[in-house]
Amino acid sequence: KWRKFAATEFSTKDEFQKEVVKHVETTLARSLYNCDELAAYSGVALAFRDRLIIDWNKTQQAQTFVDQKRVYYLSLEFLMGRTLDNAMLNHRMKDTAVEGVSELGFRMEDLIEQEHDAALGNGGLGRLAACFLDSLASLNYPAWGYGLRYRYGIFKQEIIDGYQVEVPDYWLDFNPWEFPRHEITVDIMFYGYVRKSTDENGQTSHVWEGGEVVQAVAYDSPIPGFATSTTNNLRLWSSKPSSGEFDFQKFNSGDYESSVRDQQRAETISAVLYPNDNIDVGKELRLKQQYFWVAASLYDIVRRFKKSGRAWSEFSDQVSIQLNDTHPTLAIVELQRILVDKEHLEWDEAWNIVTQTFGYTNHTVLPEALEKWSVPLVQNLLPRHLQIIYDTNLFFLQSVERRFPKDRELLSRVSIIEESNPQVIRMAYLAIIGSKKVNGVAELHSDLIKTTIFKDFVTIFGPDKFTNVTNGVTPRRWLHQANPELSKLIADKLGGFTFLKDLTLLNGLEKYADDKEFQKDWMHIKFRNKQRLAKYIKDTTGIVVNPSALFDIQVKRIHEYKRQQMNIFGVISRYLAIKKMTKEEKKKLVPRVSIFGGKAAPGYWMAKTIIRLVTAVSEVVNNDPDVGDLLKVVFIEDYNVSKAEFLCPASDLSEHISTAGTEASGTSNMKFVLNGGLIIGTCDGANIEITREIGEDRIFLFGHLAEDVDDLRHAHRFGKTEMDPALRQVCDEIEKGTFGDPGVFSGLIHALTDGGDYYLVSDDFASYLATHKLVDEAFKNEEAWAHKCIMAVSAMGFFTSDRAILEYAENIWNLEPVVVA
Ligand code: 26Q
Repeated sequence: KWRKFAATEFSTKDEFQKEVVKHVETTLARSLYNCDELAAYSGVALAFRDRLIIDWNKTQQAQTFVDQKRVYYLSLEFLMGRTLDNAMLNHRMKDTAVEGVSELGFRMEDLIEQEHDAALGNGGLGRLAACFLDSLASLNYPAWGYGLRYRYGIFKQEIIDGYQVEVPDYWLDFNPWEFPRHEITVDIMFYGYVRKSTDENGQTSHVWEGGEVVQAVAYDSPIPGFATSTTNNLRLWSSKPSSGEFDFQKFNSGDYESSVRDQQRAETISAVLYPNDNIDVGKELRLKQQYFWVAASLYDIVRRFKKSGRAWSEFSDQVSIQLNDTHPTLAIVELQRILVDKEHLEWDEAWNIVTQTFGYTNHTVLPEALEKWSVPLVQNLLPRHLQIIYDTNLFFLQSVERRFPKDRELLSRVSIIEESNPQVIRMAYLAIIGSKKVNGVAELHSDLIKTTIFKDFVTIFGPDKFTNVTNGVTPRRWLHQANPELSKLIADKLGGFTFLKDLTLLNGLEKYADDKEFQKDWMHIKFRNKQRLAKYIKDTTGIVVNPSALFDIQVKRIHEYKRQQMNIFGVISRYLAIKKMTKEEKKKLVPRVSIFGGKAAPGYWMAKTIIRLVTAVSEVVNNDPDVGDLLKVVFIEDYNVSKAEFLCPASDLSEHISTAGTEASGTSNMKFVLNGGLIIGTCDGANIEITREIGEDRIFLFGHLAEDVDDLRHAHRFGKTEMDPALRQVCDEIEKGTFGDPGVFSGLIHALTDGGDYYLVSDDFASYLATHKLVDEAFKNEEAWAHKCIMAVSAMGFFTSDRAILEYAENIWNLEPVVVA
């Protein structure tokens, strides 16, 4: 069915083997006799890399030749995970390769495990960027990603004595997937001052004379599409001292230390990813990262545009730039600066170009996550940019004033500058004002931003500027790669793997939902995936879990709004119930394995306390002879993309239980359902649309609605509520010391009581427990359960990231595909 693409295929297994061996012997200079798994992985990776490069070159040439619009996806995070397996599958060469390495004496699974995750992201936002790159290439869109090449990605999490410990993630030791482009460099300026200069025609312009200069070096990675030759580019910038900056004079004259200090100062910019998810940290180094990456990327984009020789008025016909959250908002200011200060366009002409070029995606309504930068900080680091921001604000407020005269309140509400002490720049407002379109990431979320945080801007710009693009996930990685057996079972029924490129075809499964044979095969695959996870749990933690038990999984960043605390309180409640049960009652109970995983930001004390409670409860419950197999609690260390790939296929139930209105979308909810698991969740983010697609009978919804949240919080603040009795019992048990020193957990209890229970755990607790009872009942009927799962998967077509990218391309970017011959 798939077009053969001659240049990139190994025609035979023998040819593949020959190339692997050649790379091991020559590129790696190893003999086949001491070829370990790492060397074998490297050889296989290099053999595939050769294929990728050929398609990559072809693609870049074709895209340059047709001279159409390109989209540039600016993201400080790209959570790519591993590359080899994905590359083999996208090229549809995995079977050949598996056979080839097996004859060389290796198992492909072991080789794949040698690869280090590229973990240049925190969570959902970074993984979304990675799924989007996969879809852009698979749909033949001309697109580049731009990001930072962090030396250290998200930290590795170790659990020591039940506590999270952070260990640096040095991932660049051997990375065959990146190509340094030492010839592609940009000098980036910081600090200094602005001088006004007047030319011979009496025109004044602004000249920014910098203090520090740092060099950006490009590193490129190929992004192969699925079953197409299109291979796009991900360009990550690395920082080093600019040639002028590293002082050889100092170095040679013996002032070695200070010259090394200069070098380190420059390299610090791209040294480490900030490990915060959904929380703003106003650190200068973070702002330096943002400007460094944005300025290098824009220089690159503008340089490419200028080569085409077109007029500036055509810029936005050739270039769309998507801002992944407010992190790259300085790009708006930087493009205005380039056009006005360097290219000498009039302000208004330049601003028109800018506002036709950018799109801004919002990923959060949490107030603590909305970026704000202090004016004195920006004044010092980027003096010319601050002037441009002030001018932008002035012209914007003047236009608002003209349309809404005398509404001074409105002016202060929408001002880019917040009049606090010190003044701060509201980056989201700047992003809205500088963009053509603003989108949220799920329907509820897009509605919420229009009616709450950005309400005034809807009044000012009209509703059409604001739109929704519901997130999606790539079915290549999250079904075909993560769950090959299920993918194959589906393909057998649907007559091939075409559904991986048109996921709505999954609806063809509907007619097999009642088929007993199919249900059996389906549940068998689920069982084997659970066995594989059970083995992993045994090997890594020593905990023995029964693969027939109901596997209940919550894996995501640890955050109070995601309410892992509610989950573990629920587990404690179940434990207390089991302790009181008779033998007969126990016989009727569905055995459970409660699995947690996720990282806490290193400075987020409450999140760390939640992890500590999970590990403390697991210690007690797993060793209680009264409980036996009926309940096990597991914390999976160092949750990352690769671990998600084997956890998603192994869940019966996954938890997406954020306080309504707080989780913008969520994307793991989509991954779990796509792998034949059911969801327990709140009416939040994409859960709502998932329910609409798959049907209310195939999801376990509970809890209050987003519209109730304000009133409930108000009631707590004025002490008008009593704690839910079941939750009260749980708290009492913790305070009695059942799970160790209660002082350790007092913060968690306090948040529910004096803290005003901001995340409404108590309000939702009864409904949460009741819904878990329904889950238990439903799980007892295996056929009905299988039916639900199959029906759910058949209706998941909407949640492919291909659909999301098509919507961006048509409604926001106006982008056409380019087919590579
Ligand atoms: C901001 C300032 C300073 C340092 C760090 C940050 C920062 C970093 C990461 C702020 C936010 C993030 C990440 C946010 C994120 O992952 N949001 C998630 O995005 C997903 C994709 O749209 C959604 O599905 C999730 O609901 C949303 O939480």
